[in-house]
Amino acid sequence: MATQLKSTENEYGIKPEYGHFIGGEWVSGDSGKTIDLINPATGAVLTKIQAGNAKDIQRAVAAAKAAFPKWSESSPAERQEILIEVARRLKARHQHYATLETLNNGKPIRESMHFDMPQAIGQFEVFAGAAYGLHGQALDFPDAIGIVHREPLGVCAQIIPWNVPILMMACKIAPALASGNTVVLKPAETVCLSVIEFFVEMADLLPPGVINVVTGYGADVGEALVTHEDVRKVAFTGSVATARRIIQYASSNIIPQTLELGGKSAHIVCADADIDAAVESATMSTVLNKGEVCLAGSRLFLHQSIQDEFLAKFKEALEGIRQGDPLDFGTQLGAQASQMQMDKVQSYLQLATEEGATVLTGGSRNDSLADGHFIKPTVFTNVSNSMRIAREEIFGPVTSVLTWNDEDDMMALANDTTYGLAGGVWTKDIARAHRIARKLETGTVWINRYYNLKPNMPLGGYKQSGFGREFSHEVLNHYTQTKSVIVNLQEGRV
Ligand code: TXE
Repeated sequence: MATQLKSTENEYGIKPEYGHFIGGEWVSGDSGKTIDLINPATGAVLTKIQAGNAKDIQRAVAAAKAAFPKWSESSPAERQEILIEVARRLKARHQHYATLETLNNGKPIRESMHFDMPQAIGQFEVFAGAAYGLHGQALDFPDAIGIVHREPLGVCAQIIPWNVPILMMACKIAPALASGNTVVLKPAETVCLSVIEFFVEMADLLPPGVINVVTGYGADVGEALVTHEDVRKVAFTGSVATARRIIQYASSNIIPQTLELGGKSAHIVCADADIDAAVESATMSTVLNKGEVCLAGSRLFLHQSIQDEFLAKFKEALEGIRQGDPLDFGTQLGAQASQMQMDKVQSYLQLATEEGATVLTGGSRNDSLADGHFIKPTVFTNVSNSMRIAREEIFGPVTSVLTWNDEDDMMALANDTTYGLAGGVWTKDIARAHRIARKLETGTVWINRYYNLKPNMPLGGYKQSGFGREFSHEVLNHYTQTKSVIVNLQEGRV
Protein backbone atom coordinates (compact mmCIF):
# COMPACT_ATOMS: atom_id res chain seq x y z
CA MET A 1 0.00 0.00 0.00
CA ALA A 2 1.32 3.41 -0.95
CA THR A 3 -0.23 5.55 1.77
CA GLN A 4 2.21 6.18 4.57
CA LEU A 5 1.04 9.18 6.53
CA LYS A 6 2.88 10.94 9.26
CA SER A 7 0.49 12.29 11.83
CA THR A 8 1.00 16.00 11.14
CA GLU A 9 2.58 17.52 8.04
CA ASN A 10 2.23 15.23 5.06
CA GLU A 11 2.32 15.47 1.31
CA TYR A 12 -1.46 15.89 1.07
CA GLY A 13 -1.62 19.01 3.25
CA ILE A 14 -3.89 17.38 5.82
CA LYS A 15 -3.94 19.08 9.21
CA PRO A 16 -3.58 16.91 12.34
CA GLU A 17 -6.96 18.04 13.66
CA TYR A 18 -9.97 20.00 12.39
CA GLY A 19 -12.51 22.01 14.36
CA HIS A 20 -16.14 22.78 13.66
CA PHE A 21 -16.73 25.62 11.18
CA ILE A 22 -19.14 27.98 12.93
CA GLY A 23 -19.83 31.64 12.18
CA GLY A 24 -16.92 31.78 9.74
CA GLU A 25 -14.38 30.47 12.27
CA TRP A 26 -12.80 27.13 13.07
CA VAL A 27 -13.65 26.33 16.67
CA SER A 28 -13.06 23.45 19.08
CA GLY A 29 -15.99 21.33 20.09
CA ASP A 30 -17.64 21.58 23.50
CA SER A 31 -16.95 17.95 24.43
CA GLY A 32 -13.19 18.13 23.92
CA LYS A 33 -13.46 14.72 22.28
CA THR A 34 -12.31 13.84 18.78
CA ILE A 35 -12.91 11.11 16.20
CA ASP A 36 -10.16 9.61 14.02
CA LEU A 37 -10.64 9.66 10.26
CA ILE A 38 -9.13 6.48 8.84
CA ASN A 39 -7.73 5.52 5.45
CA PRO A 40 -9.71 2.31 4.81
CA ALA A 41 -7.09 0.99 2.38
CA THR A 42 -4.31 0.99 4.97
CA GLY A 43 -5.82 1.51 8.40
CA ALA A 44 -3.70 4.70 8.80
CA VAL A 45 -5.14 7.56 10.84
CA LEU A 46 -5.49 10.55 8.52
CA THR A 47 -6.56 13.23 11.00
CA LYS A 48 -8.98 13.97 13.84
CA ILE A 49 -12.33 15.73 13.76
CA GLN A 50 -14.45 17.09 16.58
CA ALA A 51 -17.00 14.79 18.22
CA GLY A 52 -19.77 17.38 18.34
CA ASN A 53 -22.66 17.65 20.77
CA ALA A 54 -25.88 19.60 21.29
CA LYS A 55 -24.02 22.72 22.51
CA ASP A 56 -22.05 22.86 19.26
CA ILE A 57 -25.32 22.59 17.37
CA GLN A 58 -26.78 25.47 19.41
CA ARG A 59 -23.84 27.67 18.40
CA ALA A 60 -24.04 26.66 14.75
CA VAL A 61 -27.78 27.18 14.42
CA ALA A 62 -27.48 30.55 16.17
CA ALA A 63 -24.79 31.58 13.67
CA ALA A 64 -26.88 30.42 10.72
CA LYS A 65 -29.95 32.22 12.07
CA ALA A 66 -28.00 35.45 12.57
CA ALA A 67 -26.64 35.28 9.03
CA PHE A 68 -30.00 34.60 7.40
CA PRO A 69 -31.57 38.10 7.15
CA LYS A 70 -28.63 39.61 5.25
CA TRP A 71 -27.95 36.54 3.11
CA SER A 72 -31.60 36.11 2.16
CA GLU A 73 -31.59 39.68 0.89
CA SER A 74 -28.33 39.36 -1.03
CA SER A 75 -28.61 39.90 -4.75
CA PRO A 76 -28.74 37.00 -7.19
CA ALA A 77 -25.54 38.43 -8.67
CA GLU A 78 -23.73 38.07 -5.35
CA ARG A 79 -24.90 34.50 -4.82
CA GLN A 80 -24.12 33.55 -8.39
CA GLU A 81 -20.64 35.02 -8.18
CA ILE A 82 -19.86 32.99 -5.05
CA LEU A 83 -21.13 29.74 -6.57
CA ILE A 84 -19.16 30.31 -9.76
CA GLU A 85 -16.03 31.02 -7.75
CA VAL A 86 -16.57 27.85 -5.71
CA ALA A 87 -16.79 25.86 -8.95
CA ARG A 88 -13.68 27.57 -10.28
CA ARG A 89 -11.64 26.79 -7.17
CA LEU A 90 -12.84 23.18 -7.15
CA LYS A 91 -11.80 22.82 -10.77
CA ALA A 92 -8.42 24.41 -10.11
CA ARG A 93 -7.67 21.93 -7.31
CA HIS A 94 -9.76 18.99 -8.37
CA GLN A 95 -6.92 16.50 -8.12
CA HIS A 96 -6.27 17.62 -4.55
CA TYR A 97 -9.90 17.10 -3.50
CA ALA A 98 -10.11 13.83 -5.43
CA THR A 99 -7.05 12.61 -3.55
CA LEU A 100 -8.55 13.50 -0.17
CA GLU A 101 -11.79 11.76 -1.14
CA THR A 102 -9.86 8.65 -2.13
CA LEU A 103 -7.65 8.68 0.98
CA ASN A 104 -10.58 8.78 3.37
CA ASN A 105 -13.19 6.79 1.43
CA GLY A 106 -11.09 4.14 -0.32
CA LYS A 107 -12.56 4.76 -3.78
CA PRO A 108 -10.19 4.57 -6.76
CA ILE A 109 -8.61 7.91 -7.64
CA ARG A 110 -9.76 7.56 -11.27
CA GLU A 111 -13.36 7.64 -9.99
CA SER A 112 -12.80 10.57 -7.63
CA MET A 113 -11.15 12.47 -10.47
CA HIS A 114 -13.54 11.59 -13.28
CA PHE A 115 -16.86 11.05 -11.51
CA ASP A 116 -17.10 12.63 -8.05
CA MET A 117 -15.31 15.88 -8.80
CA PRO A 118 -16.99 16.73 -12.13
CA GLN A 119 -20.37 15.88 -10.61
CA ALA A 120 -19.70 18.07 -7.57
CA ILE A 121 -18.50 20.97 -9.73
CA GLY A 122 -21.59 20.54 -11.93
CA GLN A 123 -23.84 21.17 -8.94
CA PHE A 124 -22.28 24.58 -8.26
CA GLU A 125 -22.44 25.48 -11.96
CA VAL A 126 -26.09 24.50 -12.29
CA PHE A 127 -27.18 26.37 -9.17
CA ALA A 128 -25.06 29.43 -9.95
CA GLY A 129 -27.43 29.85 -12.88
CA ALA A 130 -30.42 29.19 -10.65
CA ALA A 131 -29.68 32.19 -8.44
CA TYR A 132 -31.02 34.41 -11.24
CA GLY A 133 -33.73 31.98 -12.26
CA LEU A 134 -35.58 32.17 -8.96
CA HIS A 135 -38.53 34.38 -9.49
CA GLY A 136 -42.13 34.70 -8.53
CA GLN A 137 -45.18 35.14 -10.69
CA ALA A 138 -47.83 37.75 -11.40
CA LEU A 139 -51.45 36.83 -12.15
CA ASP A 140 -54.19 39.07 -13.48
CA PHE A 141 -57.78 38.99 -12.17
CA PRO A 142 -60.70 41.29 -13.10
CA ASP A 143 -60.64 42.79 -9.62
CA ALA A 144 -57.06 42.26 -8.50
CA ILE A 145 -53.44 41.57 -9.31
CA GLY A 146 -51.91 38.52 -7.70
CA ILE A 147 -48.19 38.40 -6.93
CA VAL A 148 -46.54 35.15 -5.93
CA HIS A 149 -43.24 35.80 -4.19
CA ARG A 150 -40.75 32.99 -3.80
CA GLU A 151 -38.85 33.23 -0.52
CA PRO A 152 -36.09 31.19 1.16
CA LEU A 153 -36.95 29.09 4.20
CA GLY A 154 -34.24 30.02 6.73
CA VAL A 155 -31.78 27.73 8.49
CA CYS A 156 -31.47 24.36 6.73
CA ALA A 157 -30.12 21.22 8.41
CA GLN A 158 -28.23 19.04 5.97
CA ILE A 159 -26.99 15.58 6.93
CA ILE A 160 -24.79 13.71 4.46
CA PRO A 161 -23.26 10.22 4.29
CA TRP A 162 -19.77 8.86 3.70
CA ASN A 163 -20.01 7.20 0.27
CA VAL A 164 -19.76 10.30 -1.97
CA PRO A 165 -19.18 13.14 0.53
CA ILE A 166 -17.99 15.95 -1.73
CA LEU A 167 -20.81 15.38 -4.20
CA MET A 168 -23.39 15.07 -1.40
CA MET A 169 -22.13 18.31 0.12
CA ALA A 170 -22.30 20.06 -3.27
CA CYS A 171 -25.79 18.90 -4.18
CA LYS A 172 -27.07 20.05 -0.81
CA ILE A 173 -25.37 23.37 -0.21
CA ALA A 174 -25.48 24.70 -3.79
CA PRO A 175 -29.31 24.92 -4.07
CA ALA A 176 -29.63 26.07 -0.45
CA LEU A 177 -27.20 28.94 -1.05
CA ALA A 178 -28.59 29.83 -4.47
CA SER A 179 -32.03 30.32 -2.98
CA GLY A 180 -30.86 32.46 -0.05
CA ASN A 181 -30.92 29.98 2.84
CA THR A 182 -28.28 29.43 5.48
CA VAL A 183 -27.02 25.98 6.43
CA VAL A 184 -25.79 23.78 9.24
CA LEU A 185 -24.14 20.77 7.60
CA LYS A 186 -23.38 17.53 9.40
CA PRO A 187 -21.06 15.26 7.42
CA ALA A 188 -20.53 11.58 8.23
CA GLU A 189 -18.19 10.83 11.11
CA THR A 190 -16.22 8.22 9.15
CA VAL A 191 -15.55 10.03 5.86
CA CYS A 192 -15.56 13.81 5.58
CA LEU A 193 -11.97 14.94 4.97
CA SER A 194 -12.66 16.36 1.49
CA VAL A 195 -15.69 18.26 2.79
CA ILE A 196 -13.83 19.83 5.70
CA GLU A 197 -10.87 20.79 3.52
CA PHE A 198 -13.36 22.31 1.07
CA PHE A 199 -14.58 24.68 3.78
CA VAL A 200 -11.00 25.51 4.83
CA GLU A 201 -10.36 26.75 1.30
CA MET A 202 -13.75 28.39 0.68
CA ALA A 203 -14.04 30.10 4.09
CA ASP A 204 -13.09 33.52 2.70
CA LEU A 205 -15.85 33.34 0.07
CA LEU A 206 -18.77 32.65 2.35
CA PRO A 207 -20.15 35.39 4.59
CA PRO A 208 -19.76 34.25 8.25
CA GLY A 209 -22.59 31.99 9.41
CA VAL A 210 -24.04 31.32 5.95
CA ILE A 211 -22.60 27.80 6.10
CA ASN A 212 -21.66 26.06 9.32
CA VAL A 213 -20.24 22.57 9.68
CA VAL A 214 -20.56 20.48 12.83
CA THR A 215 -18.87 17.09 12.82
CA GLY A 216 -19.68 14.16 15.06
CA TYR A 217 -21.76 11.06 15.54
CA GLY A 218 -25.28 11.04 14.20
CA ALA A 219 -26.95 10.32 17.50
CA ASP A 220 -25.02 13.09 19.33
CA VAL A 221 -25.61 15.91 16.88
CA GLY A 222 -28.37 14.70 14.55
CA GLU A 223 -31.29 14.86 16.95
CA ALA A 224 -30.14 18.20 18.41
CA LEU A 225 -29.94 19.64 14.92
CA VAL A 226 -33.20 18.39 13.48
CA THR A 227 -35.25 19.14 16.61
CA HIS A 228 -33.84 22.67 16.97
CA GLU A 229 -36.72 25.13 16.90
CA ASP A 230 -34.88 27.52 14.56
CA VAL A 231 -34.32 24.93 11.83
CA ARG A 232 -36.75 25.33 8.92
CA LYS A 233 -35.82 22.41 6.64
CA VAL A 234 -34.00 19.08 6.73
CA ALA A 235 -32.21 17.43 3.82
CA PHE A 236 -30.88 13.96 4.58
CA THR A 237 -29.07 11.27 2.62
CA GLY A 238 -28.45 7.97 4.34
CA SER A 239 -30.14 4.79 5.49
CA VAL A 240 -33.86 4.11 5.76
CA ALA A 241 -33.39 3.30 9.46
CA THR A 242 -31.91 6.72 10.21
CA ALA A 243 -34.47 8.41 7.94
CA ARG A 244 -37.24 7.03 10.14
CA ARG A 245 -35.61 8.77 13.11
CA ILE A 246 -35.16 11.99 11.14
CA ILE A 247 -38.87 11.97 10.26
CA GLN A 248 -39.71 11.63 13.94
CA TYR A 249 -37.32 14.41 14.97
CA ALA A 250 -38.63 16.69 12.24
CA SER A 251 -42.20 16.12 13.32
CA SER A 252 -41.57 18.01 16.57
CA ASN A 253 -41.47 21.38 14.77
CA ILE A 254 -43.28 20.29 11.57
CA ILE A 255 -40.16 20.75 9.46
CA PRO A 256 -40.22 19.80 5.75
CA GLN A 257 -37.77 17.10 4.77
CA THR A 258 -36.16 15.76 1.65
CA LEU A 259 -34.85 12.23 2.04
CA GLU A 260 -32.54 10.40 -0.37
CA LEU A 261 -32.23 6.83 0.88
CA GLY A 262 -31.13 3.43 -0.29
CA GLY A 263 -31.91 1.35 -3.34
CA LYS A 264 -32.08 -2.16 -4.74
CA SER A 265 -32.26 -1.24 -8.38
CA ALA A 266 -33.21 -3.56 -11.24
CA HIS A 267 -30.75 -3.64 -14.14
CA ILE A 268 -32.67 -5.40 -16.92
CA VAL A 269 -31.07 -7.05 -19.93
CA CYS A 270 -33.41 -8.10 -22.74
CA ALA A 271 -32.81 -10.81 -25.35
CA ASP A 272 -31.91 -8.27 -28.07
CA ALA A 273 -29.46 -6.25 -25.95
CA ASP A 274 -25.94 -5.33 -27.01
CA ILE A 275 -24.41 -7.96 -24.74
CA ASP A 276 -20.86 -6.62 -24.63
CA ALA A 277 -22.01 -3.12 -23.75
CA ALA A 278 -24.44 -4.45 -21.13
CA VAL A 279 -21.70 -6.61 -19.56
CA GLU A 280 -19.44 -3.58 -19.35
CA SER A 281 -22.23 -1.61 -17.75
CA ALA A 282 -23.07 -4.36 -15.22
CA THR A 283 -19.38 -4.63 -14.37
CA MET A 284 -19.20 -0.90 -13.73
CA SER A 285 -22.39 -1.00 -11.71
CA THR A 286 -20.89 -3.74 -9.52
CA VAL A 287 -17.56 -2.08 -8.83
CA LEU A 288 -18.19 1.69 -9.04
CA ASN A 289 -17.40 3.18 -5.65
CA LYS A 290 -17.02 -0.43 -4.38
CA GLY A 291 -20.77 -0.82 -4.77
CA GLU A 292 -21.35 1.79 -2.06
CA VAL A 293 -23.83 3.59 -4.28
CA CYS A 294 -27.53 3.94 -3.58
CA LEU A 295 -28.18 3.80 -7.36
CA ALA A 296 -26.28 0.52 -7.95
CA GLY A 297 -28.01 -1.94 -10.27
CA SER A 298 -27.61 -4.63 -7.64
CA ARG A 299 -30.39 -6.88 -9.03
CA LEU A 300 -29.43 -7.93 -12.54
CA PHE A 301 -32.39 -9.34 -14.52
CA LEU A 302 -31.03 -11.41 -17.44
CA HIS A 303 -33.25 -12.78 -20.19
CA GLN A 304 -32.84 -16.56 -20.13
CA SER A 305 -31.87 -16.74 -23.81
CA ILE A 306 -28.68 -14.72 -23.22
CA GLN A 307 -27.78 -15.68 -19.66
CA ASP A 308 -25.00 -18.19 -20.50
CA GLU A 309 -23.15 -15.84 -22.82
CA PHE A 310 -23.71 -12.89 -20.50
CA LEU A 311 -22.57 -14.65 -17.34
CA ALA A 312 -19.43 -16.06 -18.98
CA LYS A 313 -18.42 -12.56 -20.12
CA PHE A 314 -19.47 -10.94 -16.83
CA LYS A 315 -17.37 -13.38 -14.80
CA GLU A 316 -14.37 -12.80 -17.05
CA ALA A 317 -14.76 -9.02 -16.80
CA LEU A 318 -15.01 -9.02 -13.00
CA GLU A 319 -12.09 -11.39 -12.60
CA GLY A 320 -10.01 -8.98 -14.67
CA ILE A 321 -10.81 -6.02 -12.41
CA ARG A 322 -7.71 -4.54 -10.81
CA GLN A 323 -8.21 -4.14 -7.07
CA GLY A 324 -5.61 -2.46 -4.91
CA ASP A 325 -4.15 0.86 -3.82
CA PRO A 326 -6.94 3.41 -4.45
CA LEU A 327 -4.34 6.11 -5.17
CA ASP A 328 -2.99 4.12 -8.12
CA PHE A 329 -4.57 5.34 -11.37
CA GLY A 330 -4.70 1.74 -12.63
CA THR A 331 -6.92 0.60 -9.75
CA GLN A 332 -10.54 -0.13 -10.66
CA LEU A 333 -11.85 -1.37 -7.30
CA GLY A 334 -10.87 0.12 -3.98
CA ALA A 335 -11.57 -0.56 -0.30
CA GLN A 336 -14.92 -0.47 1.52
CA ALA A 337 -15.16 2.85 3.33
CA SER A 338 -15.03 1.53 6.89
CA GLN A 339 -14.64 -1.56 9.01
CA MET A 340 -18.37 -1.39 9.72
CA GLN A 341 -19.21 -1.41 6.03
CA MET A 342 -16.84 -4.26 5.29
CA ASP A 343 -18.36 -6.29 8.13
CA LYS A 344 -21.82 -5.61 6.75
CA VAL A 345 -20.88 -6.75 3.24
CA GLN A 346 -19.18 -9.88 4.59
CA SER A 347 -22.28 -10.78 6.58
CA TYR A 348 -24.30 -10.69 3.32
CA LEU A 349 -21.71 -12.87 1.56
CA GLN A 350 -22.22 -15.43 4.30
CA LEU A 351 -26.00 -15.03 4.17
CA ALA A 352 -26.11 -15.56 0.39
CA THR A 353 -24.74 -19.06 0.61
CA GLU A 354 -27.02 -19.84 3.56
CA GLU A 355 -29.95 -18.71 1.42
CA GLY A 356 -28.90 -21.09 -1.37
CA ALA A 357 -27.40 -18.66 -3.89
CA THR A 358 -24.41 -19.77 -5.99
CA VAL A 359 -21.17 -17.80 -6.16
CA LEU A 360 -20.30 -17.09 -9.80
CA THR A 361 -17.20 -15.14 -8.80
CA GLY A 362 -15.75 -13.51 -5.68
CA GLY A 363 -17.69 -14.17 -2.52
CA SER A 364 -15.02 -13.22 0.02
CA ARG A 365 -12.59 -10.65 1.29
CA ASN A 366 -9.45 -10.16 -0.81
CA ASP A 367 -6.84 -11.78 1.45
CA SER A 368 -3.97 -10.54 -0.68
CA LEU A 369 -4.86 -7.01 0.47
CA ALA A 370 -5.25 -7.81 4.15
CA ASP A 371 -4.31 -4.32 5.48
CA GLY A 372 -7.46 -2.73 4.12
CA HIS A 373 -11.17 -3.36 3.74
CA PHE A 374 -11.05 -5.06 0.34
CA ILE A 375 -13.89 -7.28 -0.86
CA LYS A 376 -13.63 -9.17 -4.17
CA PRO A 377 -16.18 -8.24 -6.83
CA THR A 378 -18.94 -10.77 -6.33
CA VAL A 379 -21.82 -12.18 -8.38
CA PHE A 380 -24.49 -14.53 -7.06
CA THR A 381 -26.66 -16.64 -9.35
CA ASN A 382 -29.60 -18.88 -8.43
CA VAL A 383 -31.09 -15.92 -6.62
CA SER A 384 -34.80 -15.55 -6.03
CA ASN A 385 -36.37 -12.18 -5.40
CA SER A 386 -37.55 -13.29 -1.97
CA MET A 387 -33.99 -13.82 -0.65
CA ARG A 388 -32.64 -11.12 1.63
CA ILE A 389 -29.68 -10.59 -0.75
CA ALA A 390 -32.24 -9.53 -3.38
CA ARG A 391 -34.29 -7.38 -1.02
CA GLU A 392 -31.79 -5.58 1.22
CA GLU A 393 -29.17 -3.03 0.30
CA ILE A 394 -25.73 -4.66 0.64
CA PHE A 395 -23.74 -1.56 -0.36
CA GLY A 396 -20.74 -3.54 -1.58
CA PRO A 397 -19.36 -4.84 -4.91
CA VAL A 398 -22.04 -7.52 -5.04
CA THR A 399 -24.60 -8.21 -7.78
CA SER A 400 -27.44 -10.72 -7.56
CA VAL A 401 -28.59 -12.28 -10.84
CA LEU A 402 -32.21 -13.20 -11.55
CA THR A 403 -33.35 -14.62 -14.88
CA TRP A 404 -36.60 -14.09 -16.79
CA ASN A 405 -38.61 -15.10 -19.83
CA ASP A 406 -41.84 -13.17 -19.68
CA GLU A 407 -41.70 -9.36 -19.60
CA ASP A 408 -44.76 -8.94 -17.37
CA ASP A 409 -43.46 -11.45 -14.84
CA MET A 410 -40.07 -9.75 -14.85
CA MET A 411 -41.63 -6.30 -14.36
CA ALA A 412 -43.59 -7.59 -11.39
CA LEU A 413 -40.39 -8.89 -9.79
CA ALA A 414 -38.42 -5.74 -10.66
CA ASN A 415 -41.04 -3.67 -8.86
CA ASP A 416 -41.37 -6.13 -5.99
CA THR A 417 -39.05 -4.15 -3.71
CA THR A 418 -39.53 -1.60 -0.97
CA TYR A 419 -37.05 0.67 -2.80
CA GLY A 420 -37.53 2.79 -5.92
CA LEU A 421 -34.43 4.83 -6.65
CA ALA A 422 -33.19 3.78 -10.10
CA GLY A 423 -33.24 1.13 -12.79
CA GLY A 424 -31.76 0.30 -16.16
CA VAL A 425 -32.82 -1.49 -19.29
CA TRP A 426 -30.84 -2.83 -22.26
CA THR A 427 -32.70 -3.46 -25.52
CA LYS A 428 -32.59 -2.30 -29.14
CA ASP A 429 -36.39 -2.20 -29.26
CA ILE A 430 -37.29 1.43 -28.60
CA ALA A 431 -40.91 0.70 -27.73
CA ARG A 432 -39.91 -1.99 -25.21
CA ALA A 433 -37.29 0.31 -23.71
CA HIS A 434 -39.82 3.05 -23.04
CA ARG A 435 -42.51 0.61 -21.93
CA ILE A 436 -40.18 -0.84 -19.29
CA ALA A 437 -38.88 2.59 -18.29
CA ARG A 438 -42.42 3.84 -17.69
CA LYS A 439 -43.43 0.76 -15.73
CA LEU A 440 -40.42 0.78 -13.41
CA GLU A 441 -41.44 2.34 -10.09
CA THR A 442 -38.27 4.40 -9.72
CA GLY A 443 -37.17 8.02 -9.83
CA THR A 444 -34.53 7.43 -12.55
CA VAL A 445 -34.27 4.93 -15.41
CA TRP A 446 -31.33 4.57 -17.77
CA ILE A 447 -31.76 3.08 -21.23
CA ASN A 448 -28.72 1.39 -22.81
CA ARG A 449 -26.24 2.78 -20.31
CA TYR A 450 -26.22 2.62 -16.50
CA TYR A 451 -24.97 5.54 -14.31
CA ASN A 452 -25.46 8.39 -16.72
CA LEU A 453 -25.91 11.18 -14.16
CA LYS A 454 -26.71 14.70 -15.29
CA PRO A 455 -26.40 17.56 -12.80
CA ASN A 456 -29.65 19.13 -14.00
CA MET A 457 -31.83 15.99 -14.15
CA PRO A 458 -33.94 15.36 -11.02
CA LEU A 459 -32.60 12.59 -8.80
CA GLY A 460 -34.59 10.96 -6.04
CA GLY A 461 -36.66 8.02 -5.06
CA TYR A 462 -40.07 6.39 -5.16
CA LYS A 463 -41.29 4.33 -2.20
CA GLN A 464 -38.77 3.86 0.64
CA SER A 465 -35.96 5.38 -1.41
CA GLY A 466 -37.21 8.68 -0.08
CA PHE A 467 -39.02 11.77 -1.19
CA GLY A 468 -38.11 15.09 -2.74
CA ARG A 469 -35.59 15.52 -5.54
CA GLU A 470 -32.02 16.78 -5.81
CA PHE A 471 -29.71 17.66 -8.71
CA SER A 472 -32.03 19.91 -10.71
CA HIS A 473 -33.87 23.19 -10.47
CA GLU A 474 -36.76 21.13 -9.15
CA VAL A 475 -34.91 21.06 -5.82
CA LEU A 476 -35.39 24.82 -5.49
CA ASN A 477 -39.03 24.15 -4.63
CA HIS A 478 -37.76 22.31 -1.55
CA TYR A 479 -35.65 25.30 -0.48
CA THR A 480 -38.23 28.03 -1.01
CA GLN A 481 -41.80 28.81 -0.06
CA THR A 482 -44.33 31.00 -1.82
CA LYS A 483 -46.16 34.02 -0.50
CA SER A 484 -49.29 35.18 -2.32
CA VAL A 485 -49.95 38.91 -2.23
CA ILE A 486 -53.29 40.06 -3.69
CA VAL A 487 -53.70 43.70 -4.62
CA ASN A 488 -57.28 44.92 -4.80
CA LEU A 489 -58.10 46.99 -7.91
CA GLN A 490 -61.70 47.74 -7.06
CA GLU A 491 -62.63 51.06 -5.58
CA GLY A 492 -64.92 51.36 -2.60
CA ARG A 493 -66.04 48.76 -0.08
CA VAL A 494 -66.83 45.21 -1.19
O1 TXE B 1 -26.08 5.24 7.51
P1 TXE B 1 -26.69 6.41 8.36
P2 TXE B 1 -24.85 4.28 7.88
C1 TXE B 1 -27.19 2.79 3.57
C2 TXE B 1 -26.24 1.68 3.14
C3 TXE B 1 -25.37 1.52 4.36
C4 TXE B 1 -26.39 1.73 5.46
C5 TXE B 1 -25.83 2.11 6.81
O2 TXE B 1 -26.96 0.50 2.91
O3 TXE B 1 -24.76 0.26 4.43
O4 TXE B 1 -27.22 2.76 4.99
O5 TXE B 1 -24.95 3.23 6.69
C6 TXE B 1 -26.07 10.40 10.23
N1 TXE B 1 -29.74 11.53 13.59
N2 TXE B 1 -26.73 4.10 3.12
O6 TXE B 1 -25.10 3.60 9.17
O7 TXE B 1 -26.66 6.06 9.82
C7 TXE B 1 -24.68 9.80 10.12
O8 TXE B 1 -23.83 10.37 11.09
C8 TXE B 1 -29.22 12.27 12.58
C9 TXE B 1 -27.25 4.55 1.85
O9 TXE B 1 -23.61 5.04 7.78
O10 TXE B 1 -28.01 6.72 7.78
C10 TXE B 1 -24.34 10.16 8.69
O11 TXE B 1 -23.93 11.52 8.63
N3 TXE B 1 -28.24 11.83 11.77
C11 TXE B 1 -27.02 6.01 1.68
C12 TXE B 1 -25.67 9.99 7.96
O12 TXE B 1 -26.67 10.07 8.98
C13 TXE B 1 -27.80 10.58 11.97
C14 TXE B 1 -25.67 6.48 2.09
C15 TXE B 1 -25.85 8.66 7.24
O13 TXE B 1 -25.67 7.61 8.16
C16 TXE B 1 -28.32 9.75 12.97
C17 TXE B 1 -25.28 5.95 3.37
C18 TXE B 1 -29.32 10.27 13.81
N4 TXE B 1 -29.87 9.55 14.80
C19 TXE B 1 -25.78 4.78 3.81
N5 TXE B 1 -27.67 8.56 12.90
C20 TXE B 1 -27.37 6.53 0.31
N6 TXE B 1 -28.66 6.82 0.10
O14 TXE B 1 -26.55 6.75 -0.55
C21 TXE B 1 -26.79 8.64 11.89
N7 TXE B 1 -26.85 9.87 11.32
